[in-house]
Parts: sequence; C-alpha cells; structure tokens
Amino acid sequence: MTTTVIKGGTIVTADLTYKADVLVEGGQIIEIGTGLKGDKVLEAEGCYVMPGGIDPHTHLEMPFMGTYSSDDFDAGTAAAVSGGTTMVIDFALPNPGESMLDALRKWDNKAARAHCDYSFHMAVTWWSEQVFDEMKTITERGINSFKHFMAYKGSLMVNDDELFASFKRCAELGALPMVHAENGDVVAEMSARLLAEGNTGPEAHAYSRPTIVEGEATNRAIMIADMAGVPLYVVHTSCEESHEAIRRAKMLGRRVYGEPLIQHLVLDESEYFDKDWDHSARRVMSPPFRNKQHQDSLWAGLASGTLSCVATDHCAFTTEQKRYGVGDFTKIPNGTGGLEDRMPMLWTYGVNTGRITMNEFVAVTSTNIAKIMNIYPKKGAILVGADADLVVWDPQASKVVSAKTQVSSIDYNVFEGKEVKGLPRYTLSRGVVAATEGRVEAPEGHGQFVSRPPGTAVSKALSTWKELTAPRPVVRAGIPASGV
Ligand code: DUC
Ligand code: ZN
Ligand code: ZN
Ligand code: ZN
Repeated sequence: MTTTVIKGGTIVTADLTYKADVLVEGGQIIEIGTGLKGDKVLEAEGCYVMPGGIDPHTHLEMPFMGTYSSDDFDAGTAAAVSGGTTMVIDFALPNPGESMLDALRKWDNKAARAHCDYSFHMAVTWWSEQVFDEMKTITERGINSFKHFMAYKGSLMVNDDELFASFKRCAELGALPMVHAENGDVVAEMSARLLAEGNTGPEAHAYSRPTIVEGEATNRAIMIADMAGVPLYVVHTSCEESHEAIRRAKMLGRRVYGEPLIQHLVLDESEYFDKDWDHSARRVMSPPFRNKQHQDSLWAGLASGTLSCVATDHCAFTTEQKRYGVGDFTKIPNGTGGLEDRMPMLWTYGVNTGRITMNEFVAVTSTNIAKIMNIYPKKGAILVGADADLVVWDPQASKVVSAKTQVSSIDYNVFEGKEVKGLPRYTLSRGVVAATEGRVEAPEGHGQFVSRPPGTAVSKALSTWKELTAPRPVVRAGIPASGV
C-alpha cells in the first residue's frame, strides 16, 4: 500500500504542540516521529498539522420554509474540505408523522455524494409509540443523538411533554438529546404582532427573537434533561442568557454542552440595521446575530471551557430564495453558510487575536466534538490508529473572503470582505488529499458514513430529580370520609 508522509510540520492537538512527521497508510495514521519516509511527501515546513475540523451542525439540502437549502452534500462537503473540515454531522429530518427510518433513507441517499465523511443526528419532530420504538433502531444504525426544535411552531416544534418523553427515551438508550432552544410560542406571538404593526423587514426577525427567548428555552431544556436524567447538547448558543444557563448547569455538575456558531462569534446585530434588504435578509438565521456583549460572552465561554464546540449551522439559501420573504419577514428562509470559512475565521478572530490558544482551537473545532459525539479517537485525534483526517495549516497564508472565489453554491458570503490569515495548505480525508490550498480534489462520493454508537460514560447523567420517577406511596386512596 502507498504511504504518505507529512513532513517537517508542528503537530497541534487539543493538549500538545510538538514537531514531528506523520506517516499515513490505508487511510490511517501508522506512525508519528522524526525522519519518517513515505512514498509520497507532503511538505509541512512552517505549518501546523492538526486534526481535520468536524462540523457537528449542518443542514445540507434541507427541506425548510417552502424550499431546500441550496448547498447539498456535494457542494456543502466540497466547501467543507476546501476550508479544512473533514467531517460534517447533518440532521435527518422526518416530517411530523413520518417514520424516522424513511427520513434516514432519504439522508443516506443525499449523503452518498459527500466529498468527506459524515454522520447524522436524527430529529424528533413529533411523538408517538412509533417514534419511541424507532429511536432504538436509529441508535442501532449508529446515530446516537436526537435533535428537538423548541421553536418553529406549527412545523418542527415539539412541546415540553414531547421533550420530556423523548429525553427519557434518550436516557434509556444512552443517546444524547440536542435542542434548538428558543421559546417558539413567544416567537410566534411576537412575529404576528410585529407584522400587524407593519414591521415586515428582515430586522423584525431579530426583534421577534430576543435573547431572553433563547435563555428561557435553554434553561427549560436543561431542567427537563435533568429531570429525565440525561445530558444535553444545546445547539447554536448565541447569547449570555443561554450561556449563563449552561454555565450554571455545569457548575452543578451536569453534563450540558453549548455550541456557539462562527457567525455569532464574528457578526453582530448591526447586520440587520441601516443595510439594504438583501444584505439583511441574507443574514437572517435563528437565533439572529446579537450585540457585542453577547459575542464577548461566547468568546469567554470558549476560553474557559463552559462552551464546548464551534459549529456553523450551515444552511445556505440563495438571494432569490431569501426574497420569498419580501413583505413578510417570517417567510425569509432562515439560515446562513459558513462551512468553508469556520476554520479560517476562528483562527483569525480567535487564535490570531489571542482570545483562544491553538490547542483550544483544535479542541473546539474537532476533539471536543469527537468526544461528545462518541467518535474519538477515530476522529479528532492525531494518534497511531486514528483516521488520517488532517489539516496542514499555513498560519502565514491569507485571503479576503469573497463569494466570487468560494466553493459554496450560493451567490453571496456573510463574511464578504473579511481578511483571514491562516488557511489550510492540505486537507486530508482518510489519507487522501481532499483539497490543496482550497482547491477540492477528493471526488464526490469519497465520504463514508461514520457510525456513532450510544452508551458511553458521556451519554449518561444522574438525575437530581430522582424523586420524580421513584415509586410514591399511596397515602389517601378512595373517597373522602363524610364530614371532613
Ligand atoms: N436555524 C436556521 O437559521 N436555519 C436552519 C434551522 C435553524 O434552526
Ligand atoms: Zn462535488
Ligand atoms: Zn436551530
Ligand atoms: Zn440547525
């Protein structure tokens, strides 16, 4: 078998930085050391060699708000490898009433085009005995995480009784529940009021989803998870209220994970004001962008470890699709891109500014995600036997982000005009050079499904509400005695 050596670089993992070569064969790392030789040499002098990025939160070809997100598994994963990401975890989404197994078949078909490895979370969009039963089959298919939308009333949203039932099922199965935490009832009421008052533009999207709406839902989900005795993963943590709820839960010893998005770390709410309609609508996503104080809170969470991962929620719509919402902001498809920019943007705004270290960068873009999602050390590690999903990172390379040069299929980029310093020279997916200096080389269909079994220590949590499920003594049965 042909061997490849990555030569002369400095290895950066979540906990170590050291100079060494990496030898790869058959898709895996077979040796780490100095003076290694291989059939093929990838020059890494002056570069860092890091585990490839894992994006735990994407929506590729997602059916949503009357359309489909434009980047499918082909364009989306091409964008991923071009920016140093070697694995995505997408959300399989049954329509309410639809079987999870049917939804999984659809996502299996879509993902067959992927340029890099992938896995799925399964969404719980309705509740029944069928869903309860199918959750077990889904975990047996290597999907150990279930997503719940607390917003999008009337379509994807589940109520507290459904959350509690599903969280308890996750606890039984050793699976990890995830939440999109926004109070969907309040959002629906506020949206209707804003529209009635004539507030129809994209800025009203931000007005309709204030931070307290997210904080309340995050706190509620954490409490329900605790009652169910299960850990919790909170997707797109965008504000201090939500971060505060996660921080408090962690201090109380609960396994709760928060995931800021690169968009919320770098872009703020000014994107919605005094800008033209298209500019603001292109940045409509849920949760919306926040002010700088909330951004500072998210950066502090990454540095202190109270927030665990950086994702993208990549859900890319074209300008034409965004214009479905002219005259009614509630019809603007929610979502932004970010897959190819997550790593360079976080490096530029995090590592280059001193907000996070290189090792923390690796932790929040790869290793923590692999551990929480139960694929470590196959992914997220530079160890003998691990998959050779690697990025050779040139800290001196720079570019200006632009839709004109991006891989993503849409016609704009929310980071347009921002200069990044620190870019992948090579992205390797299971030992294959998937991209060189941003040019995609791995063929469509190279990606493989990565199975994520349930039942690790990470997926277990002790309920502090044990009395809820403990058998209760019957104190007063029957009819009251007369005269009482
Ligand atoms: N938020 C978005 O902006 N898009 C996809 C789904 C979501 O929760
Ligand atoms: Zn392609
Ligand atoms: Zn969401
Ligand atoms: Zn999402």
